[in-house]
Amino acid sequence: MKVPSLAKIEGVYSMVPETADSWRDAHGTAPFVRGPYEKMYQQKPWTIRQYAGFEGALETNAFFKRALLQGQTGLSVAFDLPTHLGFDSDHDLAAADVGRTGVAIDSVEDMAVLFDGIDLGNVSVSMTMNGAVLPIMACYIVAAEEQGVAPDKLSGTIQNDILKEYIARNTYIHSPDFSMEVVSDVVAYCSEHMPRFNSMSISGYHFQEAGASPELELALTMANARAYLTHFQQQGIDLEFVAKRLSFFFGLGMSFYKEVAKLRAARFLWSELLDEFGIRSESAKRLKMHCQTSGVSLTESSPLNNIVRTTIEAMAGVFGGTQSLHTNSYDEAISLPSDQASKVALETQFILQHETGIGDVVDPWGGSYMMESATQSMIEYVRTMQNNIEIEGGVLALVASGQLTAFIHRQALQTAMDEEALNKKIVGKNCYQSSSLSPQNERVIASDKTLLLQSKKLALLKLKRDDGAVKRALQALQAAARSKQNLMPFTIEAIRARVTVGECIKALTDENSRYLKPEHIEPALFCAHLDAEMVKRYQALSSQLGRPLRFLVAKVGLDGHDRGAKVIVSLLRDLGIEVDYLPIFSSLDDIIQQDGMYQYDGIGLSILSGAHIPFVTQLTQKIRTDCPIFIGGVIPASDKNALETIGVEAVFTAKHSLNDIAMSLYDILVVAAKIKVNRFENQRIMKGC
Ligand code: MLC
Ligand code: 5AD
Repeated sequence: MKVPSLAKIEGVYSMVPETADSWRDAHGTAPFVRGPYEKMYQQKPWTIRQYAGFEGALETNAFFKRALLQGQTGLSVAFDLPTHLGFDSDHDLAAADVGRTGVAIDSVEDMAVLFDGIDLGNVSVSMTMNGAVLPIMACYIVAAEEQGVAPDKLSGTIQNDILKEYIARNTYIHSPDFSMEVVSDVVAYCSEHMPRFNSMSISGYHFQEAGASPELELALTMANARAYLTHFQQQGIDLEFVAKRLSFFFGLGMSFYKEVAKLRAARFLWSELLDEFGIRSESAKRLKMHCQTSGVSLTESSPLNNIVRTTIEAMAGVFGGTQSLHTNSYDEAISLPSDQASKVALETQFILQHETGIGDVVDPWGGSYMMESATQSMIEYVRTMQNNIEIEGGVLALVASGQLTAFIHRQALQTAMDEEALNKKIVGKNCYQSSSLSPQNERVIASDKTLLLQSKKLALLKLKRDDGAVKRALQALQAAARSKQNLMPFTIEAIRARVTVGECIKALTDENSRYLKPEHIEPALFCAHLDAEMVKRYQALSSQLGRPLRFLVAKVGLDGHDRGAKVIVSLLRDLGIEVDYLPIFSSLDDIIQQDGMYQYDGIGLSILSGAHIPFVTQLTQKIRTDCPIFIGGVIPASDKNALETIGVEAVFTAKHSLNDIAMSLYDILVVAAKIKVNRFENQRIMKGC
């Protein structure tokens, strides 16, 4: 399938394209190109909603309360990876990841602590949860109920967008078919019991983070929106009502004009899509969105420059008319946001709202020849892409075959090549590099302490709850899954009985087993951009060995960020190395077993969740001592020495270019491989051949 190309935004525009008349329509009326509301921020400023979560509920609760006191206007919960994947903190597979990339929530008791002293009838709360959406949504409803707030009083958003998990974000649990049933159960439940709650946040953000251009991000998001509407219609859900509470989530990268155009085009396309489905409600056609500035655009070197990048990206969100905004912290390429960096990110939004006046004008780019042309190009790109997707069998078919993931990976490879060739310049990364270090005060996550505490709390919960009630609730949930009833009420009952998040998911995976998506890695043509001498040296090394070099790249643990790992696989293959790839959710035992069969010349681990020390410590204890280990990911400088002491040969982070990586790897591989050549030669001599 072909991905269309977008008209370039450059040069002089002397007229608005004839096809683009929607800009003449008033803001606040369909098709809403100029904004969902008539007066926009003059009537209500966008919600300042910073995504946050770390360690246990107590720590995150304190962080939320501080942010609200400082003037944040909405909450947004980041859950840790075990919670996302439906493992309680005391599960074997969870140990390394508890409380690292978000807060650990094992039961309603944790959820109650998370919102202790925060009136859920008053603050709108977003929860980024997809895989384990049923028990987490149930924990939220029951925690509110125990706070005295009924479901119909709750306002907020549940992400509940599983399709993009298979395409890019990777925290899915079940097969796509069963997951789509779960999505519609949540949507149907919310529409009946929680009229103020947005039952889905159809997300493009993660596509851009995984490598997609803004236009591909928009096209895939709208394609998913169409797939959900079709699915809900097939389930007999009343779209007229439900569509009012489907909201959107977009990324904001550094392509400033494109980003503004993307948000304007999104509103047009949603309104058009609902017309196509015969929906009449004006309020449903009003696309409402949250935006987050880009994590992937931030650099590890000179991190204070990231404040500038985030501000520019946030401005595109405001010019584009977002309803809610997260501004990233300047240290995100290094660790989870530190207190200081979180404060700067929050205050960036205060400055935009109170000092600049940029929110005083509704759709300030409306009528600009350039912006209207760009908006129209976006719309046409999405329509063409939609058409191509339909010809290939629709989103669900392409999700199952992994093709949509492959499109994004191809664009990620192109970006990596453009950066290497300096066609895309990143200040401090591939140009204007300086050795000056900015002040750093990284957040250190007390994961071991959190794991211990969560395990104790789980043991206590299991002691004091009514085992009979737990058993009955789990049996009822399983029976409901078998008979295809809406699972929300059964999960709520189970959560009331103090069933844990992990136990609910286990009951469901016993019926619909855990799923692993197919993996396909695109070939790249990196060599043209790499140092020619080095490429020759790799070839010479293989000839000397009498065989190609063999390498294993692995994603261990529950971390689903695989953009970097896949780029490295493509790079190494292009250097003539035979590379095996162990995809997301691999275990250390998988690595040992695989190495036992192939005796790799090197093993590279990719870890972005912060769990590098425990994983590498365990691996080096188990693997043969002559196998060079490399690691790549989000790794604070302060951990580099510790990793090298444990036995890692080299640590690669966002600041390393592909050339840097290839050169360092060569130096290490040559030493290791020569030892092998010598050993082989010695054996031949000893055998007398
Ligand atoms: C707002 N309102 C107006 C108005 N502005 N009315 C008239 N004129 C205006 N100018 C009204 C709205 O209609 C609504 O009323 C109420 O005010 C609240 O405004 P809103 O626009 O709905 O804002 P909000 O409540 O903040 O909701 C924004 C949203 C929602 C619709 C986009 O879905 C949301 O908050 N999403 C956040 C998602 C998020 O944070 N995701 C994080 C992902 S991080 P009424 O009556 O309609 O309620 C992630 C990273 C990772 O995913 O881990 O990978
Ligand atoms: N707290 C704050 N921000 C987070 N992000 C991810 N996890 C957290 C967290 N626990 C941000 C990063 C990342 C994006 C997906 O969300 O910016 O790029």
